[in-house]
Amino acid sequence: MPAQNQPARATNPVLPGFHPDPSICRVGDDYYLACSSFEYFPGVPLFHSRDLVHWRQIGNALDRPEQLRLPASMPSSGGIYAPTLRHHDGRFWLIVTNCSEGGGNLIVTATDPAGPWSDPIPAPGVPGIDPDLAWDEDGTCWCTVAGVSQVRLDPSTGQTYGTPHKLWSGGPGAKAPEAPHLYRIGDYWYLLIAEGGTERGHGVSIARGRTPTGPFEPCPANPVLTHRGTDHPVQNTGHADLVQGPDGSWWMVFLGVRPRGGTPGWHVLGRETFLAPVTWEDDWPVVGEVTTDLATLPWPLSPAPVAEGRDDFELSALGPTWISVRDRPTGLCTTKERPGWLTLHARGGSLDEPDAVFTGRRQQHLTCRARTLVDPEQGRGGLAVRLDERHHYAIEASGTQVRVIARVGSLRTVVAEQAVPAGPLVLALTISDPPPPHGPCTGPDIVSLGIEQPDGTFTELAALDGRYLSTEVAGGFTGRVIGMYAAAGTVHFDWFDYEPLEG
Ligand code: 6LW
Repeated sequence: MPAQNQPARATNPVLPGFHPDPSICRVGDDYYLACSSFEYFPGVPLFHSRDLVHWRQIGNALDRPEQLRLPASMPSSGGIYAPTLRHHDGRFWLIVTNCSEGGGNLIVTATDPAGPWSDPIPAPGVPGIDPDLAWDEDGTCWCTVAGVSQVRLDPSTGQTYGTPHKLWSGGPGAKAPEAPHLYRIGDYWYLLIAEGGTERGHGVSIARGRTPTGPFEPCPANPVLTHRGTDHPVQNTGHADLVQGPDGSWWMVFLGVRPRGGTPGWHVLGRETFLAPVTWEDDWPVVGEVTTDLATLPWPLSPAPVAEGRDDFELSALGPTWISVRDRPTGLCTTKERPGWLTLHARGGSLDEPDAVFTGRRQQHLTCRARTLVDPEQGRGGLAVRLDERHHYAIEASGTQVRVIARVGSLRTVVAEQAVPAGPLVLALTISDPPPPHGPCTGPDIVSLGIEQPDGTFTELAALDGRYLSTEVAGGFTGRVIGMYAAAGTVHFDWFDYEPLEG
């Protein structure tokens, strides 16, 4: 798509929705970015951009069952944490931690970031989570992890050499030094870390040294990025990576959240990826203001084609934006059984199970609508907004009944029920701003669930407060995912439609 003369907007977050722990790398005019994926399969979404603000998902690094097997009992927010994506010696290298039982650190490599990626190379000697890869001038690879410590690594074998050594503990009094990235910039090696924990205290700090192994001197202005103690609309800013823009200027990608509603504010889309400008003073990075509008970017925009919001399930495989809880066995989730439909076969009895059969897409807009045409046959299933197995709202069809189910922590209740004619029907949900007055008791949004009549009108069965599907209530590291599920028997879906409602 041509870059110039396009009425495109550059806005933050550059990657909305549950896209945390961004790691970025530049190869010529192309940028690639990877994120964490936790309990979802495929794992580690990968994106491409030419302008740092318009990103198109090109694949997932762990998209074959042989590459990623998450245990059945693994609860949400386990699984795949915090990748680092780098390009070295003509190849892409990605190192990531599988935090589930039997997991550990692993490396995958590819010549094309859209895939295929290699089988995982285990790196059992890497001493922690959030691994980073950096190569020094003589080609030695250093792997730096949360803590912050470092070990020499051969990424082609996963073999580590020597004893890991501690590099830095971050700023005084700051908890959780993590998410390290190591770079050679000018005369220094820079060690960028996150600290303060990934909640409201999150921040980014930096140190520099003359060698990749230290010693490192902390920046006197640390933390170089934090919104702790502020009422900035973007909170929890941290877990960053540095990159140069097309014009050679410096930029930081990092995660942040957008809490809404009354005090303390609830964020529902998970941790999203933002972009901020970086300048240098005395060889230290200075991070500019985090703004919603990035209108003054000094290079032409390259809008990616708008992602299709509707999937008619006409293709033999699901596109890369679809994610399933834990795994996606072809026997349980397939477009081949009834051509032009997605067929799900239940495993377990409800969305409350950690291995429920659920396939969805990230909620990427604060307000949106999702619909699906479901044929429950003899089974039971429907449309859900899922934060985790203990926090979800669903509209479920079975035979001649539809019902709205709310699961919030240990409470599970059928909120509404209605008889419907047998056969396929359209289930719908709308996520909208709460009605005025906005006060301290206002939640972030309203989730309205119902059915669409044959004439296209929406019949609401229940309108639920969205705060209970927020990270402030549920905890964890993910964000909302909207999708289809089967709770009993076989359930077919003819199409799924997701439509942003905001601006
Ligand atoms: C990740 C850690 C963090 O490993 O959260 O935001 C953890 N930072 O660095 C999970 O995303």
